[in-house]
Amino acid sequence: GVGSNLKVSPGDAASIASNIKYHAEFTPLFSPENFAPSKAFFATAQSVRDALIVNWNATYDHCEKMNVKQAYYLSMEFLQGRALLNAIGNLELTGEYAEALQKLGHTLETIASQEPDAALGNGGLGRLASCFLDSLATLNYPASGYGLRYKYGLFKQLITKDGQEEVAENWLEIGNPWEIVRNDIAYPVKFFGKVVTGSDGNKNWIGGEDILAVAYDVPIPGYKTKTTISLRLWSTKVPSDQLDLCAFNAGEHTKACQAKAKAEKICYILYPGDESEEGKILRLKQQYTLCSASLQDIISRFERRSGGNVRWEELPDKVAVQMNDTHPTLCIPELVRILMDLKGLEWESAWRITQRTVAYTNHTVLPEALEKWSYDLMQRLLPRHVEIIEMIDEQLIGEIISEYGTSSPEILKKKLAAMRILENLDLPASVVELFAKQNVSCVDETVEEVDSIVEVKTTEKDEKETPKKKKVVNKEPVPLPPKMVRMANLSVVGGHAVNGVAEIHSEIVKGEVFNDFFQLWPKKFQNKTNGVTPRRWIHFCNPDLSAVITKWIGTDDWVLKTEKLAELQKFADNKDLHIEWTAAKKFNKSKVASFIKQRTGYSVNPDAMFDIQVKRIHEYKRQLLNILGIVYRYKKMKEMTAAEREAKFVPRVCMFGGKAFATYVQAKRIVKFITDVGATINHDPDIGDLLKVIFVPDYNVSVAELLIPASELSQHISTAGMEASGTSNMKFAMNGCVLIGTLDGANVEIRQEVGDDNFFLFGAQAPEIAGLRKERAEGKFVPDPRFEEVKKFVRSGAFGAHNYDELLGSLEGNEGFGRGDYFLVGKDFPSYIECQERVDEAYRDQKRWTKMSILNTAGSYKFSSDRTIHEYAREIWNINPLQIN
Ligand code: DL6
Repeated sequence: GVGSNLKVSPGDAASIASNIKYHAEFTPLFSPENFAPSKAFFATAQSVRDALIVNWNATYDHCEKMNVKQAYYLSMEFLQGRALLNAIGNLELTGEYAEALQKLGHTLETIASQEPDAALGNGGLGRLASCFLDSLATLNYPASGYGLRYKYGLFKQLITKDGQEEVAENWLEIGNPWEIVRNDIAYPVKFFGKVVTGSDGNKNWIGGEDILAVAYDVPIPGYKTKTTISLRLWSTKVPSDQLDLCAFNAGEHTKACQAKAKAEKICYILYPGDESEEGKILRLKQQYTLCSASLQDIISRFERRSGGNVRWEELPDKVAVQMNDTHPTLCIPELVRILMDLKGLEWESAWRITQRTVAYTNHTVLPEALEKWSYDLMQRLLPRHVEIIEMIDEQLIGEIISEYGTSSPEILKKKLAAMRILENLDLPASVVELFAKQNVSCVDETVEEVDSIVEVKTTEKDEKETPKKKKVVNKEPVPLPPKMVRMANLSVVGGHAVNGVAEIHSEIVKGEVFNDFFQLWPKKFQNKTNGVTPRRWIHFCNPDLSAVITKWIGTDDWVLKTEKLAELQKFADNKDLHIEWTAAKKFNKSKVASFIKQRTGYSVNPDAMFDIQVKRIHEYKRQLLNILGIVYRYKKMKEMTAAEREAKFVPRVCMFGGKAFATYVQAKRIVKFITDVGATINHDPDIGDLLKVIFVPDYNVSVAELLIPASELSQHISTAGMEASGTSNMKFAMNGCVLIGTLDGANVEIRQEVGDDNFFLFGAQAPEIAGLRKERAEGKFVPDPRFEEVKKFVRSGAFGAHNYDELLGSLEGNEGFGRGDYFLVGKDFPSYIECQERVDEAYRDQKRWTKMSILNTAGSYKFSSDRTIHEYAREIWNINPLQIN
């Protein structure tokens, strides 16, 4: 019974049109005189929102009534992209909306393209969170997401003659029609202050700085279901009584607004630079805000639903909290704090309840990407949490001693050093005593004996310039190592489950990253191979191919039951299917060709092979290997006659897209190098349409939705063992794109599913990597002459006078230029270019290629996020679907 027919969008085009007109008339943001696309978008979105809100309220009411166990996905990132086409697609109203807009003089496509991307994330980790929300809603799971409402999205990337430039992305500028501000739902969050013990022995955290976290809800509709779940994003503000009115009236305006500005800036941007102390504090404030506000919300819901009869031991029967990587780790001490300090539970039960409630997903094996925070800084900002972390650490020490206390003291000492949450902090007196009895020193001598340290930084979120090789030849006393809090260890200890995101990654998690914990608690460790939503990533972004699939399978059920895609296998050689399949691809390629023309000015031939690498720019993802392969190809072309060139090479458009973290200098050099290579090759009259190199600026979800359906070859070429999973590899395979890649992340499983013949494999394998690096460091690596040739060609000035010393030097390990090809570009180069020759050969045989393309789509069914979510629900969260009628 919400609203009249006029307000809630009903099903047919005519009433949708009148509903849109109603919103256009009554939207105060725009002038009533015109009906320009931006206004039409807003009015259209509002009409959809009305429909979503009806379902969203029904879903909420039903969950409230049934009071079943619910999952909460906590993530610092959600990369939602645009919502309009997704929402009307899920509501099955796409045709009706298209017709309604037509009546009003617009096309759905133009109106949809008005929407700014909600880019509250960096890359794979954030997009995974968004795919999970779509699956949770579609599969009717009682669940919701919690994140932060950043005022500015991930920066807008401009490509200039100097490479990448970042500009703030003011995505909320025209207002956000999808969010519902909930002034009724706000929680206090405290920073700094001190802990006092009351006369009853209870701990009280007082003083300090107080802010308020206010909820903004984004309804997330499921596909072909009424279930519409919530993404609740927190925005920070100052509690209203804190505007310093006296100062304001005395003319001290800036001073009066200080507290307000300080509170609001917490939610300005994702991953603010954290080189400075201020930057570190801001990031930790963000993480704590997410954890504290979300848990207060979850707890208050639990209390409300318990009626007058709250039984805290039952919290884990009603609540599952999933921490998306370590950013929400503060959930653990925060839940303990709430239970002990605010609800009066004893430590033992608070700890037991917390462990049963929380679980942790790891998304990276790079050791330096595992978050650590300065103990001193955390103690200042969150004094009570540090006390709790100390208790957890002590409890852990007890468990380690009971497991290894009878082993050799050296083993015990090693275990403690590796597993403790608090790094470089004194051991409790009991352990010191134990060691004293056994004559073992408690000091970690290894620190003083070190005389050469090679520092390696490869982190995704902490992407800085490659540090130089540091040589410390020094027997002077070394300053005490900094005391740190290891968030990943805290997550493993505090959660009841730890999972990796692809089979190979989960094995590395167990065998290397958290091996000590795996030995202690083998049952805690699981694998949950990532997935992507087939709604956004094939059905909506590739309507032409979807129609072909539906026609051949005979139903559109595959959008929900992707295993049906396997039925395409039996038509893989069918001529008629081949014709329809290539026509869909060709249409998508033409759209991309116009987009490239408009964004970059370059004309590309839609008949050439579209070869794409789109992802964050990172050394381990090896965009450098790709571009050096292109340079090699170009050099060979230049050495041939026109006839030879055409006989040997198939025409290719090589596209790159992706953002480099603003302070990651080496990644920015890679961007600049790619654009320089493109500027030369694209203007070379000898080459023409045989080779084009395009850097697509400002890669984001919407650009991905355009590029992926058009691609024929896609590159997933990370150094083996370094990419946890990858998810774009899944999207490309679904859209009938053939992959070239290493045996890394989900590539391994994709290759298994689509078949070895339909995947171009090259490169060293994960178990070899450590040995290869060692060999290299010992000077035993003999580079392939083709690799030397290509570097020499770049240095000769073929791509302008720009100095590429740092870039090429990093591949050689010259003193001063980094890490001696840590990512093994030189090692894999020959096998990569040989593999690319096999790609050309396969593409020349279009029948063979189309069959490979069909078999990629057919074999991609495992990679639906529906499968992943069912696994989380069953094996970690213990929740069941709850259908609303
Ligand atoms: O699991 C989602 C995604 C994986 O597909 C990528 O392979 C992985 O690199 C990414 N990890 C991160 C790590 N960030 N942190 N912390 O973004 O996760």
